[in-house]
Order: sequence, then structure tokens, then C-alpha cells
Amino acid sequence: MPLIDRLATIYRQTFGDFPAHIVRAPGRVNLLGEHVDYNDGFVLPAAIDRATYIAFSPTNASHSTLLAVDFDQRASFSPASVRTKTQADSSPLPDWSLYPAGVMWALMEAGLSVPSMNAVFASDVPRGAGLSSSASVEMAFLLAWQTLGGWTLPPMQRALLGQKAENQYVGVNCGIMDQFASACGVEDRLLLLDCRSLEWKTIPLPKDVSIVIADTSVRRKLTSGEYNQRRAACEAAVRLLQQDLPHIQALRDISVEEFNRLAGKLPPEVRRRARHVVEEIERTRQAEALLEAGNIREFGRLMNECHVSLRDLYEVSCPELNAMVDIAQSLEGCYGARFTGAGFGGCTVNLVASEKAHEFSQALAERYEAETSLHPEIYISHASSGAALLK
Ligand code: NG1
Repeated sequence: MPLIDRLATIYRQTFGDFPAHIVRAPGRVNLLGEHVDYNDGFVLPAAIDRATYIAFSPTNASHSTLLAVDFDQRASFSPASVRTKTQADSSPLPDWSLYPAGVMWALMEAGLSVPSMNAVFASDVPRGAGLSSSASVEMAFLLAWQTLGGWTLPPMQRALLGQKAENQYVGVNCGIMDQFASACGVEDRLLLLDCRSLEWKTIPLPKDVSIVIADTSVRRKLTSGEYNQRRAACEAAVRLLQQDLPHIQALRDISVEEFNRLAGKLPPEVRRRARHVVEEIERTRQAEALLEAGNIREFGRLMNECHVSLRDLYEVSCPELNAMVDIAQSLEGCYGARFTGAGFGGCTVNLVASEKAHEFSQALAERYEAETSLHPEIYISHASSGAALLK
């Protein structure tokens, strides 16, 4: 049964009626610009055809009651209880509910009304796989409260509130890329975002090129610590480089030439981290013209370079991601392959000639399984539209 129908059925069994509304908010895949959103860089994600769905109705109760189908758990919270991260009965909020509760908190901080709702939700975005399942949950709940709250925010404003929820309520110091892609996705287009000015444009992907997502089935562990350490290394690099370049505010402000001239002043680890960021931002600058010209071969080469840089300089890859990328790059029809998202597990993204995409997916799965004894999930994805009210 399709996920939406299942949710409506479960809603009826749980709350005794059909849901008034259904929203959808997608996950995302990032093609280039990895670990640069928090360095004011440029990113090139696309919303994907996997998403979080919520079936919901307003209620007169003083608290919202949410059923998370994927966890088979319920949580109830009110505007007062979210401030103490507790449920209506004073017990602590379960981990999964921190995302919707964080959204409620961020909306209250912005002075927006958050009427109580009964909701049932589920997602087919794999968790911890680098496809932004958390942003899709945040963007779905933002839209649900917008539907009930009598206010309207443009998608980028919703993305910023989702990021605030994740940074300040959940406690992950992420950049804006994931929430942006989930809120602003456009069918069949890649999204090029300037993470400093928040200006963005869309770029088409040629019709004869497919985005293939390959899930290693390895789930990342202990990443928020590693993620925050990488952020700290970037901030340390900026502070040290400011001694010679007082005008810089972020690694975005340094050219590759300037960096090469001054790199010797940085301690080795900080130097490797910063080099990845400076060169990756340069790659995304080049990508725009290449994609506009339809030069997928060169763009794919930049994706391959990005993987090497994430593996050797930023040191956020893992053996399974490297195996998946190495195999992909050796297969016919593959323009470029790299891992996507924060790293340490999860998915790779591959640009493949559409006529070869099925063969490619099959060969990739077989060879990866033979090499690692792990069973991967591989699917041909396409760029989808952003969060929307379906009913
Ligand atoms: P994922 O892989 O979705 O956790 C994380 C950050 C992004 C970005 C990428 C690396 C979160 C929620 N998001 O993405 O902001 O920095 O890593 O490019 O942590």
C-alpha cells in the first residue's frame, strides 16, 4: 500500500477519523559542495523522490499528539512542555520527537502560532544515510503548522527556522543546505545555493543523465562529535589566516592561490581540513558553468575529485563508501561518483548515462556485495519538488 494511504488508514485507526491534511517534504542528495555550507560556500543539492509524509488534523486538546509509524511510538507535547523538552505527562521527549518539538519551539520563538494537532507520520528517506531525513521531518512539520497556524512564510524562511530547530533545540550545528533543499526543491532541477547570501538558482540536468543513489547500508555513528570537530577546525583556520588576511570572515573568502601561499602557517590537520573547503568551494564555482554548458564529463570529474578530498583531506569517509565509489567509477556509463552528506557511512551519489543506469545499478550492487558482504540498496532517483501540502 502506498505510504500516504497507509498513513490515512493508521490515522483513522488511531484518532477515529480521516486526516484533514497531508503534507510531504523530501530528503535531498548533494552533488557537489560537501562540508562547505557552514563555511559560507556554495552547494549543489537536489530534493529527491523520497520524503516524509504527515497526515494530520487540528484538535482542541491543549497538546499535540504525534504517532511516529517508523518507531511505533507516540509523543504528546504542548507549547509549555516543549520548553523543558518534556511531554504533556512530564516524561522526557523521545529522541525522534525532538525534531517536531524543535520546530514547534522555533516557531514560538518567531512569534508564530502553533495550534495543537493530531498527527501520524512516516518517512521513506533512510535515517543516518546522508539523505537528510531530519530536515525532511522538520520541513514537513513546519508546513503542517503553517497549514493550521494562519500564517505563511516563504520556503527559505521555513528552511531557516528548521535549521534553528536543529542547531538550538536538537543540538546539531548544521548548515542550511538540507532544510533549503527540502523546502525549495524543484522537479528535474539541481539547486545552486550561495550559503552566505542565500541567493539561489536552478540548473537543469540533461535528460540523458540519471542520478543513482547507492546506500552502503552502513549507518554513521558518533557523527555529531566528528561533525562539530570539523567545524571547529574550519573556524580555527579562519582565525589563524586572519593574521595575514584580516578581512576574511569564512574560508569562502580565500582563493586557492592565497591559501597555497599561507597554508604553511596552519598546523597540519587544520591545513588539510581548510584545503578541502577552499578547493571544494572552487570546484562548485566551476560547476555552474560546466553544467550550464552541459559538460557532464567534466562535472563528473569534479565529483570524483571531491570524493578524494573528503577521503584524504577532510577524513570523513569510511572503507565501505570508498569501495562503493571505486567500483562505481570503474563501471561503464559513470560520469562521476562520490559520497553524499556528512560522511562516515550512508550513501554515494552517482551521475550515470541514463541508458546504462540499470546495468550500472545491478553491477554496482553485485560487486559491492561480493567485496564487502553487505547488501546495498541502489535506486535511480530523480530531482523532485520541495515540501508541499498535498491535501
Ligand atoms: P547530513 O548528511 O544530511 O547529516 C550534514 C549537515 C549539512 C552539511 C553536510 C555536509 C546535518 C543535519 N546536516 O548533512 O548541513 O554540512 O553534513 O555537507 O548535520
